[in-house]
Amino acid sequence: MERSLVLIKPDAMQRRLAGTIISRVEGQGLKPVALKMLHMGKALAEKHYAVHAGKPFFKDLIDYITSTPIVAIVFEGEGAVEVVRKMMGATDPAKAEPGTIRRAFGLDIQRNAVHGSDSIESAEREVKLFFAKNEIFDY
Ligand code: IDP
Ligand code: MG
Repeated sequence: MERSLVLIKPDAMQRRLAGTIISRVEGQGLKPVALKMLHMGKALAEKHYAVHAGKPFFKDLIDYITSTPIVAIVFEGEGAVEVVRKMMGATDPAKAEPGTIRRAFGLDIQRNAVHGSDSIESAEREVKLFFAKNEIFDY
């Protein structure tokens, strides 16, 4: 079954939005099969966002994503990647469609509340960065 890695980012954690965001995704029928709270270190952050290394916003992004603990969730379901990306909306909350998570809760292009894998291949790579096999449940 298809999976997506979702992160509740620091700006959402600070505003006590983790439950609200998780609830929205569950409400679309996706099933949480792994979930943890962690404080990402620089090494994990740089691996997770490796595709952006060298971009002008990279250092700020690493500082931001490591600034508070976050919640990481693996959601499973048919078309999980696309379902989550649609629910999140555009990277910049100001450009995200009404009704999306980023439009509702994002603050700016960096502090946009949530991460969701952008492809099935990214999801497989990202899930492995955050979870061991025995932390992912089948139910
Ligand atoms: P995505 O999260 O919608 O897939 P990406 O382009 O993959 O967006 O960027 C990863 C993250 O980096 C974004 O979610 C956001 O937090 C941050 N980011 C992206 N573009 C910018 C920018 O132009 N300025 C500051 N931060 C950015
Ligand atoms: Mg991306």
